[in-house]
Amino acid sequence: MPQFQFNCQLVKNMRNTNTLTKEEWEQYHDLGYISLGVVYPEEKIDELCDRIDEIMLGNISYEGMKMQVCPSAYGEKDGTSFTTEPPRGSLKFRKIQELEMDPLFLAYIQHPLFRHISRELIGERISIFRAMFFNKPANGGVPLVWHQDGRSWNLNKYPEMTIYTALDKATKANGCVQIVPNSHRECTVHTVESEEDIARFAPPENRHFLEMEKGEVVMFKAKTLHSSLVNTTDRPRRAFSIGFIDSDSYNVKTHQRYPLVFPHYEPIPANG
Ligand SMILES: O=C(O)CCC(=O)C(=O)O
Repeated sequence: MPQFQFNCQLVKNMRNTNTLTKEEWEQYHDLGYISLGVVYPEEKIDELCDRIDEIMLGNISYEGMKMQVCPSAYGEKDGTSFTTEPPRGSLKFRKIQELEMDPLFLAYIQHPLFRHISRELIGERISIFRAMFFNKPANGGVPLVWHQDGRSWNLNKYPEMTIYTALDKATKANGCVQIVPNSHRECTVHTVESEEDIARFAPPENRHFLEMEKGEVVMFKAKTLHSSLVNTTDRPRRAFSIGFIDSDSYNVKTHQRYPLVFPHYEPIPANG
């Protein structure tokens, strides 16, 4: 496991412990989310930003990595198809999956704080069903509807949580995530789209904008409803989202297992 020996004094708002306090666990279980502060030095977050830009530009590539071009690049308002042959020279991607294939992202996924959290919530042997870049390109992006995480992935066990990192400062103006505190208890619908469901589960007065500092991490329950709008600024809004699961988890349709990340990294087993 990588060791981080940075000088916390030098980094503003840097978290200085790799465990959660009793109060933090209580807030997470009560509200369905919690900010963990900045957990990685700014220069290392910058390295992740540079790396994801290189991946988008096609200067670094990994076989099988799924990349979804942002529909706003074509003037469209929605769309969800992935491509393994993205256009070259563009930063207008919406999502990139399987980032554990990249050593810089893998080192971040294996952060000791995430080891602690996943051990407490899940166990010793941990896989990830997704290590995903979420992007709202400058002056672009598409709205993401209110949803819970994990249901559409055909997992045999429902995932517990998402660990979400703002790679850029996230604000209302650039399309930060919105969340409905407490919705993990109340919401019975995975994707909340109808007017009736929105009024019931995500009414405007219950929504909270997750404005985040660059490098800040928020952990939320997979069942906590969240969504996001578009980026109205001239800078990108990049973020990285990790879904940790029990290593015994598998896809019920394909029987595919997932890459192990703790206690060590093992890519998806060849026999699934
Ligand atoms: O970054 C976004 O806009 C959405 C993130 C999200 O839905 C997730 O991490 O599950």
